[in-house]
Amino acid sequence: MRDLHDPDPDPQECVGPTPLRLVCERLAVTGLDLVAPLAVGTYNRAVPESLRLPAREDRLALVVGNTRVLWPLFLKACHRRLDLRRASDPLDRYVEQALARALEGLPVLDVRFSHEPPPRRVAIQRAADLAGMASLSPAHLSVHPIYGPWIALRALVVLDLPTPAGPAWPASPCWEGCRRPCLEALQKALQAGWDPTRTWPAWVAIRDACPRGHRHRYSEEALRYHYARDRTVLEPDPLSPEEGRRPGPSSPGAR
Ligand code: B12
Repeated sequence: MRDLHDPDPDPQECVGPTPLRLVCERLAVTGLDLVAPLAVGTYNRAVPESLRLPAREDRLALVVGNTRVLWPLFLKACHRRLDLRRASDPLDRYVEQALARALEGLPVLDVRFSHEPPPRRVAIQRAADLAGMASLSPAHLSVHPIYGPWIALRALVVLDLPTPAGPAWPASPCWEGCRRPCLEALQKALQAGWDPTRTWPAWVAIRDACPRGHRHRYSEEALRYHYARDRTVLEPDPLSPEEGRRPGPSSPGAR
């Protein structure tokens, strides 16, 4: 797995196939800082037919995700761009645009966003597990060895390139040696039911219950956006000095 926060990355990963490195570098600046390769065949064999990718089994698939680093970059983009703030789903739009730019010039066969409904739905949590990025937890969350459940999975990209040789290692199961406090939290959340205005803290509590990744918890603002669907957090603060310096809507920098 390519972890862009790792100060001392495995040299094998750094000298990996150039297109993979290129995508990682281009995505990192947008906040999409988790990328893991797997073979299309590995994914296709693990999922029901309706979720399979129509590509040869030796082709390269990339699981793209993010940690909390995405939020400030996304927010900055929202402050600059009214079109993003007005999008039906600003974060999904941001991810789509970031990925389109990162993939320019590469032999793309398919890009399936995790937010796409059937028939283009992908089982991205399974893909992340098979790619060794994050284990599927008993509470249905994907748990990264470092960031814990404080990650999001955004897209599965299929490139017309061969998958790098070498064994594929699925993620090591997060529940091994864990007393699984997430299960009790999941039960409580299910009892509370899903109501973005009221019960969402019970759903955040499932993530908080995981012993991994506390240091990488999302900000309160990000949580309000994700769980309570509070879009006011995207509005620029007119009193912030940065806002005063921002170029006007007609200047090129504002687009
Ligand atoms: C549909 C969906 C839901 C449905 C699940 C219904 C269902 N029975 O599948 C609902 C609306 C309940 C839901 C809720 C949430 N989801 Co959701 N969801 C998805 C989505 C879009 C598709 C899941 C799917 O159909 N997979 C295909 C099937 C075949 O895969 P599967 O491995 O068999 O099933 C998985 C899921 O269906 C899920 N699941 C299955 N049954 C149930 C039952 C419950 C109660 C829950 C919560 C989940 C769940 O877990 C399975 C893996 O263990 C994925 C993105 C994606 N493309 O995968 C996000 C995704 C799984 N969700 C995500 C999140 C964050 C949430 C929420 C926290 C909502 C939020 N505000 O962001 C909540 C609570 C999750 C939790 N466990 O705490 C993240 C998970 C990130 C992570 N670190 O794990 C994903 C990956 C989206 C993303 N952008 O990152 N989700």
